Formats: sequence, structure tokens, C-alpha cells
Amino acid sequence: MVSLKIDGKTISVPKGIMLADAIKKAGANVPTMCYHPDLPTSGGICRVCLVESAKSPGYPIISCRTPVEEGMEIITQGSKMKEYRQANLALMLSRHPNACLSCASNTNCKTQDLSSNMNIGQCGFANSTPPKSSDTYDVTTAIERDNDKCINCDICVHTCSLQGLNALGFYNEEGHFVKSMGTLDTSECIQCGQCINRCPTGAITEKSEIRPVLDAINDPTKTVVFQMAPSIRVAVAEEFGFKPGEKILKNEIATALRKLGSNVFVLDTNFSADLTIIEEGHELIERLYRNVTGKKLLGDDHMPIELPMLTSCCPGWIMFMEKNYPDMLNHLSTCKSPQGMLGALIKGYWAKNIKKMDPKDIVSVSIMPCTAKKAEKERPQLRGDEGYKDVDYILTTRELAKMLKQSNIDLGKMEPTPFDKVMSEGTGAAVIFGVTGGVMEAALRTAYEVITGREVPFKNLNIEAVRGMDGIREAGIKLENVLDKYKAFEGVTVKVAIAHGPNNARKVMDIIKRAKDSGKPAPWHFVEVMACPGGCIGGGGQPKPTNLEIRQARTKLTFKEDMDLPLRKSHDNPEIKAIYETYLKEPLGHNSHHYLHTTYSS
Ligand code: HC1
Ligand code: SF4
Repeated sequence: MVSLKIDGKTISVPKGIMLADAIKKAGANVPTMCYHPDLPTSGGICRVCLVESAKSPGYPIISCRTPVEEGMEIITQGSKMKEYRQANLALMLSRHPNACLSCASNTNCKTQDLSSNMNIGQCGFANSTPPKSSDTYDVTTAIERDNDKCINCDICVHTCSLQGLNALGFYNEEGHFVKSMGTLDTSECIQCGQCINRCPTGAITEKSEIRPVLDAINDPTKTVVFQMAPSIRVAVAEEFGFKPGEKILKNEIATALRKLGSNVFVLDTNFSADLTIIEEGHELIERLYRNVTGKKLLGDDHMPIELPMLTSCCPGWIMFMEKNYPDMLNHLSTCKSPQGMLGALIKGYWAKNIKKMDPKDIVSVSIMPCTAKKAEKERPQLRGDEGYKDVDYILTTRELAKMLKQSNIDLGKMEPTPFDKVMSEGTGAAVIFGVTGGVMEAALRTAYEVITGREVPFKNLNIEAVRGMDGIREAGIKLENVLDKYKAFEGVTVKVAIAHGPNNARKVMDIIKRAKDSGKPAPWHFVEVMACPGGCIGGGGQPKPTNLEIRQARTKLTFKEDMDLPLRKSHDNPEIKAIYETYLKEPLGHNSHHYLHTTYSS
């Protein structure tokens, strides 16, 4: 630890941290803009964080790039440094358009906050005419960027590189000016949206789909069916004034969405997360069984049986696999994501069998913490028999909040009301899908019980070994006293791994590929990968800002919600039992194959 004084207050902080973080810890008010605590390589560009030392006053110190030292005596509020900070912000804004009213980041923008807090209106540089860059409003399926709003902080470039990707790079403008958002390499980008989450301005945003959703709600010929991802409920309250991890808002969302129109139904992706566990759990058992015995129990003769099986719910991860490991796609579970499964069932089973409606009159909208889901819904594989898209629109958590605010709906003040019946009940196992390791834990709770007839041997069903924020985690669970049907598994230890972030996924995939190329078995049977840090609770569509502390708070709330629910294993979900009895019949069966499984493109 290092001891130092900030504005006369002595504090003790870990060695090696940046002065900016120590200043924050001391409660002093010094802004940062190009520095993000998630990104060790960021900072040092915008210089709105200048402070001075009591030992050499008047000489600026860049607090976000200066590591703390024992005995430092820092003054943060000297008038000279305040002036420098203001001038540096003004210089940055001299290239920035005054387009706040129409900007996607209006009211949630660091540039706006600092301009207001630092009284930038009085400074001469601001309001000068901004240049027009040639690639303004460059759009991919999920990501929209406006280079004119870029302040060259480089946070997006560092973010993408921390993800282990290099889709965003630097480029040289007019031979002398280095601009960070110049290139977005779509062959590399997996549309995870992490760059959006950390952008301090509105330069990178998701491609908004609020307008067509509202149009559909206002169209009397349409029925709008929403589904809501597991991790929305633990994060959306942050958009309505609650602290991270403070409040679950779930049934309040159903109330709020119904206020938008009378043709609105609200279902829960947690139902199909439980369904995924039944399908994916049996797929895992089937792959293991066929590898151990050479015989089959369920499914068709042509299903892939490669091990390890890789989870398939995260669309950023699927894109990463298709771009980087096209020869290993048979390792991916054939299960659609829960979002994809429910989308297919809404226009197929729900419309045709339950509501007796024509799927063409349904507009299916998924509320997701994820920008890559916007690309997932466009996959040619995710279309119904008549060629319609299973899911028409995706709203991120941020877009949900914005849409409700635009309609003067304060979500935090809504009374909770039930979701609509059929396909809206979920267990605790579904809730934990939203955190890294959660799909694995949910799958193990079910697969272990299917094979042994007993619950997983962990206190309160909590499989601590697969939890946590380490980038890669491993665990093993031994199968003993198995049911007769599965006697081939007696004594087998099922080995699993969990990775979050494509950087970690790449390490895991390289191990699997090396083993495969040398004809040896990989060290795991089942691997979960999520593209975003912490899993979907850290998704690219979640409320801004984000950092480790915020992701941990959302994770804690997720596990609390799991513990608080009466049913915590997917196979105990009564709606899941009912849909198998009445419609699907058996996991990996004919109807499952039709609605719930998919293929990948190399
Ligand atoms: Fe996720 Fe998933 S957990 S991918 O993170 O498997 O987006 O929340 O909806 O589909 O269920 C996201 C979250 C989400 C899917 C589920
Ligand atoms: Fe990189 Fe993800 Fe942003 Fe694409 S969406 S540029 S992969 S951080």
C-alpha cells in the first residue's frame, strides 16, 4: 500500500494504481474523460484530469497516467489547474458538434456533464464550427457511429483491443491528425457493443429500433409480443435513478409495456432459458453418451457429437466462432439462443397453436442487454416456415429505458403485474443465465440430476467453482451412483470450463484446437463462453456507465434473485413440463429440431 495526501486528506491506496483513482477514492472532484478504470492502457490524451503537487505548484500532473507514489501531496482544486482543465475540455469541444438535442447519448453523456460542471459555456473555443468528416453515420447491423462526435479519447480502441479484437483502429487524417474511430473492421467486429458502453460521448451507439417498435404498437392490425432477457431485470433500474445492484425491476416492465398500447403481450426469455437447459443439457448428455458407447439415446443420427460442446446462446461469441474457427463449428451446441428459441415459438407455437393467429400479424420484439442480438435476429437461419423473421426488433436495455421515458413512464414507480400466460415462467436457473458461468451452473443442476436422479452435491445448489470474474475458470463434477440408463457414465468426471470475453475464448479455443489437431481429447467436455465481461449483466446494451464494481453489483443481485425464487432448476419449471407433455414431446425430438435448433455458417 502507498500513503499519500489529497487536498490535505491522508489516504492509503494499493501500489501501482493511478492518481486519478486515488483522487476518486479520496472523494475529490477531478474529472476524467479518456481514462476508464476497466482499461489499463487508456488515458493521457484529453488532460481534463490535471492536478498539481504541493511540492511543485503550478506544474500540471496528468492524474490518469501517473501512478501513485508514497508521500505525494496533491492539490486538486488550485485555480490554475482548473483553468487548464477547462481549456483542454474546450479545445476538445471545438471539434464537437452542438447536436445534443438529437444525439442518442443526450442526458447520458460525459461531455455534456463535464461541460455543465466545468462551466464551459463561458469558454471561447466551444461553439466553433465543427468539421464534417466523410464517414459520419457509418452503420453496421447493430452499431452506428458518428465520427464528428468522436473526441479522440481512444477508449473504444482500447476496449476492442481488451476484448482481444482489433476492429477499431487509428488512422491518419490529412497526413497529420490521428483519429481513433477511423476504421471499423467489420470482418473483425462481433458487434458486442462494448465500445458503446464505454464511449464517453454519442460517437458510437447502437442502431436504434425504438421508432419501428412504437409504430407497430400504434398499428391496430398488429399484435406486439415482447420478451425480456434474464439480465434486464437486474440492470434497468439504473436508468431510473437506482444504484447498481439496488433493485430488481421485472413485473414492473410488464406494466410499463402494456401502458404503451392495448395490443401488447409480455413474455419472458427466462422461460426459454429453462427450455435451453433441457435441450442443451440433453444434447450434452447425448454427445457424451455417443462418445462413450458409440450408441444413441435421443436425437437424430446426424447430430454433431464433437466434444467439448460449446454453449451457443451468445451471438457475439457465435460471430467470433464463425469468423475465427470456421472449421470447429460442430463443437457449438445446435441450440438456438433462448432469445432465438422464444422468437421461433412466439410466431410458431404461440401464434398458431395458442392464439390461433396468423404469424404475419405478430411483431416480435426482444428486450436484450446486447447489441449483437440485433445482428442475430437477421441470421437467415432464424426464420419461420413462411420466411418471416422469428424476431423483428431488438431493443437494448438502454433503448427500453429511453422508449419508456419518451412516453413519460417512470419504471421505478410502476406497480408490478404478471407477465402474459404461457411461456413466461422461469426458474432461478434461468435468472443466472445473465452472469458468466450461469449457463454452465444451470446446465449442471439439470444434467447431473437427469443422470443420477439426485440434486447436484453443492450447498443450496450453488456451484461456486463456476462462479467469479476470472477470465477463464475450470471445474469438474464426478458422476457416481448413476441411474441404470446412464451406467456408461459411472465414475466419469465431467470437466467444464467457462470463459468470458473473446480474448479468453481465443485461449480456450486454441487449447481445444491444438488437442484436436494432435488427435488428443480436449481437457473439457463442456465450455461456456460469453462475449461480454461478466456475461450479459455486462452486455453492450446495458446502462452506462459500466465498470467492474457495477458488474459485480449486478451479479450479486442476480444470485440473490436466484436464491429468492421457489424453483431453481430448469426441469422443475411447470411451463417447461407442460410444453413437453403437450407439444414438444421429448428433448431433441422432431418439434424441438424444427423450432429450437439451428445451424452455423462458415
Ligand atoms: Fe443473455 Fe441469453 S443470457 S445471451 O446473456 O442465453 O442477451 O440476459 O437473453 O438469448 O436467456 C443476452 C441475457 C439472454 C439469450 C438468455
Ligand atoms: Fe470491437 Fe465489440 Fe465495438 Fe465491434 S462492437 S468494434 S468488436 S468492441
